[in-house]
Amino acid sequence: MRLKTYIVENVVDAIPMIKRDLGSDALILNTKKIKTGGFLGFFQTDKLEVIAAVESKPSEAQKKPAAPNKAPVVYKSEDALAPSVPAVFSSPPEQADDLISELKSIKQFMMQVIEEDRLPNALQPLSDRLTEQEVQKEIQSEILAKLMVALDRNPALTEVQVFEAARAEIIRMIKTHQKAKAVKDPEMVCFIGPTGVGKTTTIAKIAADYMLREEKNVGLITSDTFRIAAVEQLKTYGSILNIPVKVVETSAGLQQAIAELQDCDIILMDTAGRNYQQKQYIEDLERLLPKTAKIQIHLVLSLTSKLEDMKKIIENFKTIKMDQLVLTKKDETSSAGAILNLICRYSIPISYIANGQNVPDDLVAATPEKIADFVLGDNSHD
Ligand SMILES: Nc1nc2c(ncn2[C@@H]2O[C@H](COP(=O)(O)OP(=O)(O)O)[C@@H](O)[C@H]2O)c(=O)[nH]1
Ligand SMILES: [Mg+2]
Repeated sequence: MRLKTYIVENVVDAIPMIKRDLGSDALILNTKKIKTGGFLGFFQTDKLEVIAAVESKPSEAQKKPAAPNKAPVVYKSEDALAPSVPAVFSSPPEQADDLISELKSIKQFMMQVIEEDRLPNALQPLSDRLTEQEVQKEIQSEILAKLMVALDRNPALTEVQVFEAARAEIIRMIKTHQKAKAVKDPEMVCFIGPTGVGKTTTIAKIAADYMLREEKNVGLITSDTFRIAAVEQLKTYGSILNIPVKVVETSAGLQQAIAELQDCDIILMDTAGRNYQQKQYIEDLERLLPKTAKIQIHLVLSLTSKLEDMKKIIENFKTIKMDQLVLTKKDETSSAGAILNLICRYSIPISYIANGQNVPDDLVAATPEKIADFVLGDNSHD
């Protein structure tokens, strides 16, 4: 058994360190509040000492059968109800060998607490909201674990305060996952994605946004020549917004169109929606997309799709350097959890969220604050 001690703000912070040092089979054996730093007892800060362990591979000599009176794993359900996470695994580390439990981490522990309906009452409305929004259980448990710690510090937290703290936690989670890898001030943005998700409509909204808010000269290109109606749709938006639209079929045609639009500050490119569960279509698209340096590629997905299908498409697009996600049809679903689920799973930034058919109004820039509001309900922090 290898043991390691961590001094952290709260138990959730220790989990990545434990995983790094001891691997994902490590167990949290004990946690306790301690005071650190300070001078003559003043200015001390509250910290948490977390002891984790992993079973080292037993040597042949150690491989004897367990003693019959081996103490069972201590796991008191009332501990979970108490607002104190640190009390959960409360056996001294000397008994570590007897404490091989299936609970691999506090997250798993929280998942079990949620499943068994043993959350403190103060966290129940938050848990209900996250479930209703279809936030994945893993992510829920991460948020709720942090809230358990907050509740431990201040057991009198009101429901509004709990939601406020959850909002802050969701914002923090989004910020850590959203590594901005996209080119800044792109000269061209290409929108790719399955059929009917709202690519063309969203491009019109974004074009209007660039024109009105950033006073940029916008040009449009479409390579969606499979349907006459698709070309007409973009041309209609082009004439309403009074901006040029070029239709291209080949890479050479695309180069020419880009050259013709060289006076534009930004070019938005529409592409044909295809069944991107098929690799062939992705390869075709890869060949067509321009290789200019100042390009951003946004994958457009509809929030009405199943999370599993969205994941499959994102994974199929791995070969294309995808910068951001645009999520549409937020208005047609009552669950915003998929937004958070995708961010946490793929660490990919989300640029815009479309929430209706009206051009240009039904579009919001997807800030972490806005996403947290969607997940928790707009009024949760008023
Ligand atoms: N409810 C809703 N409908 C949308 C949204 N965005 C696009 N649509 C509609 O979805 C349909 C397909 O849009 P379109 O832009 O042609 O999709 P594309 O095939 O990906 O280019 C149209 O009827 C749009 O009005 C949205 O955010 N919410
Ligand atoms: Mg289209």
